Amino acid sequence: MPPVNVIKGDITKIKVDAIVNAANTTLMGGGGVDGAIHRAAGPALYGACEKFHGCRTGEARITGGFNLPAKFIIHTPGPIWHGGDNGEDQLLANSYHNSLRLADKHLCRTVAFPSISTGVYAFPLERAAKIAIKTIKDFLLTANYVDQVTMVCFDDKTFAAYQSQLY
Ligand code: AR6
Repeated sequence: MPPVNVIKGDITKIKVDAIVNAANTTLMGGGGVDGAIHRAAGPALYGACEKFHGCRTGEARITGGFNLPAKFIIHTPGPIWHGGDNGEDQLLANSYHNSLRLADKHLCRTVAFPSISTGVYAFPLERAAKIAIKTIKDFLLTANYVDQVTMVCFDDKTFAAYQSQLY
């Protein structure tokens, strides 16, 4: 498999070293992929997240995977889209970069991401896909352990947007 790949699926089912959660700044769960990850990981994940007392947009925190097949969950609040002139692009890149740094620090080889910020947070999909794939490819050039990153897309439109940024 190429070092960056794009698949359609449910990220809670993916067996990788770390999956990333599109969280909010409280890190205490929510809807969308965050809700799905919390449901699948089990209630002990709340206890682990509580200890962080939140997380700023674009930063990342790591917990165990609890009942998930993944060893770790990396939680990052992506930016809420406010029109694009409020640092959204850089904050989204930070979410990907800081998640990958944390994965690498924990000796993870394989990492899976959902499409951060393009659901409830309304970041334009094509623009987000471009930033995500570029940030991942740049990171892989300097990574020590991470050598395979998978974008796990929940629907056809998201899958097509990320797929088209690969080449
Ligand atoms: N696997 C992979 N992708 C998924 C899954 C899944 N199981 N479920 C949904 N998606 P969103 P955001 C996709 O709204 O925009 C939460 O309430 C979904 O189709 O989950 O970053 C948090 O607590 C979309 O393509 O995240 C925050 O408050 C993508 O995941 C807020 O939503 C992201 O959609 C974060 O908003």
